[in-house]
Formats: sequence, structure tokens, C-alpha cells
Amino acid sequence: MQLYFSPLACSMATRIALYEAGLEADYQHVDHVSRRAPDGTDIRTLHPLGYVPTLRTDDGLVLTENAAILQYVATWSRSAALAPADERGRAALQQWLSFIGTELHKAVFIPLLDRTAPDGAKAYALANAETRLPALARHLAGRTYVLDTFSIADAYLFTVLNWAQAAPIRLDRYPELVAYMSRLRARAAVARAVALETELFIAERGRPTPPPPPTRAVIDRFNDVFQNHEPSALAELVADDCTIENTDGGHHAGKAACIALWSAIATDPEIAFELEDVVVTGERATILWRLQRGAEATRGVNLMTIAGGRIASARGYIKPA
Ligand SMILES: N[C@@H](CCC(=O)N[C@@H](CS)C(=O)NCC(=O)O)C(=O)O
Repeated sequence: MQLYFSPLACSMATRIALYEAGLEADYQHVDHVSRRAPDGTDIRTLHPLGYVPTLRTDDGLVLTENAAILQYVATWSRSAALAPADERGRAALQQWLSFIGTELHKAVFIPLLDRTAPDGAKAYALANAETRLPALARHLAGRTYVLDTFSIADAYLFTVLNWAQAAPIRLDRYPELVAYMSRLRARAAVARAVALETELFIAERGRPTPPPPPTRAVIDRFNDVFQNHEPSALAELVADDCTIENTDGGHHAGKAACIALWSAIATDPEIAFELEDVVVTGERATILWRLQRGAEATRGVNLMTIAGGRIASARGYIKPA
């Protein structure tokens, strides 16, 4: 059988499953531009959307969709069972394959990784992550795998979560997910698939560079600096040519000057910030804040512009009491 794949794409789940299953396959690397494989196949003639994974079996069946292909591989596994045989277990497997495919793969990661997805789609995906990832982390707490033993759901979940490296998703906020990924990486089949596909990915596209984070993520991290009194993230958030202009006539130019001003405010233990509203439109954001210093309260607005995932300028206005 032939597996049409792209390095580090969702088709890596099928490679992991095939390795785990002890099944041989002819791996056909689909070129990301021409959409052709070395055997001459244009993937668009096999898959209606020209996607990977696509599997062609020895008796000519062409299968698409991760969930279907993975279950096909599990059915023919020569080694350990990769899918439960009993009805309840099978239903749980379907549940998790659907969750991974719809709630994580398509609703979170694809909009974040697709360079043509508009900012709004990225913000929507990030908001989805805020509910999907905690739900997944709760499920994995105290468990080794998605089901009771390793299954094709793990091959798929590992592959999708592995994209967090290239997306503005911080898995480190979920210790259960970090532990799960290290457990999976320690499996021989997973380590072998990742090593091979990383090499192929770099040969095809160069070292992966994460896309700039969306405006919303930058602004959320910026606000966290003040709310948590923790300025270390500013180094990553502020552009080299950042400028700050304040109502009091203060003008600060350059990364060091901006970080110095914001760090001083963030680390002042007397100051407590509250957010009244945050509005993000494209690469601009409006932050409405309230600042309490002892008995004195001030309200204000910050108008922020973001470029390439970093804060390029900020204007601060104090609201009259
Ligand atoms: N619903 C499909 C989605 C497959 C899919 O999204 N494949 C991506 C890689 S992860 C792809 O081939 N993208 C190629 C493209 O967008 O041109 C499945 O579960 O198999």
C-alpha cells in the first residue's frame, strides 16, 4: 500500500500507526507546491481536496480522512492492538478520533498554522484552544494514553499537539499535556517517525519558523505582565523600534526605553491593574484599564499597534476622573 504524506503534517499519525502495527508501506512524499508524489501521482486526482493523508491499499482501495485511515491500519495491525475490540472501547475511540479531528486539528491548529488564514480566524482558533486544551488536559490527568492502552488516537493526538511548536499555543500551561508528549516521544515508533519527518521537512522547507503570534495573543501576554507583576515577557513582546507616547508628554523611543518604562510600572508592588475592556482589530488594539495605587484610582486607554507579532507603538491617555 502507498501512504501519500507531507512531512510533519497530520499524515504522520498514519506513519506512527503503521510503524506501531509492524506494517510495511510505500511512503510517497507529496511535494507541497506541485502536489505531486515521486510515483507521478498528483494527489488532487486521488483526494478531492488534494490532502494528505491518502492511503491506497494493495487491492486498490483509496482511503482519505485520518480517522478512517487510522482505523484501517489498526484493523490490519500485525503487532499489538491499536484499537479496542469491544463495543464500548470502539465507541470511545470514535469519540476521541472525532474530538482530535474536529475540535483540535481543524478548530485550533489549522487556522493558526495556515499563513493565509485571516487574523480573525486565528483569534477564533486561539479562543477555541482556551476550552479544548483544558478539557483534554483534564482527560489526560492520571492517564497514560487517551484510552486505557496506546491506540491510533494517540498517534493522531501526538501529531496534532506536536504542531504547538510552530503555533502560538503554549502547551507548557498544561503539565498533563507536556508529560503526555514526553511519554509519547519516548515510544520507538513515534521517535522514529518524528526524526525522519523532521529531516524531510527541513530538506523541503528549511528550518521551521513559527509564524508571528496574532495580535490578541501579544496583547494578552502584554496585559499579563502588568497583572502578574512579571516583566520578563516584555523582551519578546516589544519591537526594536517601539515607541511610547503618553498624555503627560512622555516620549520613549526604542526597545530598551519602552521595556524600562513598562517594567517599572509592572514591578511596582503598589500598583494594581484591572482591565475594563480589550478590543483587537487587525494589528491594532485598544486597552481600557483601571489602575489602583493605594487609595488613588486612575482610568486610561492604551492604543497599541503590533507589527510582526511585536508591539510597535503605544499611546497612553489618562481619562479625566
Ligand atoms: N479532514 C482531513 C484533513 C486532512 C488535512 O487537513 N490535511 C492537510 C495536512 S494536515 C493537508 O493535506 N493540507 C494540504 C493543503 O492545505 O494544501 C483528514 O482528517 O484527513
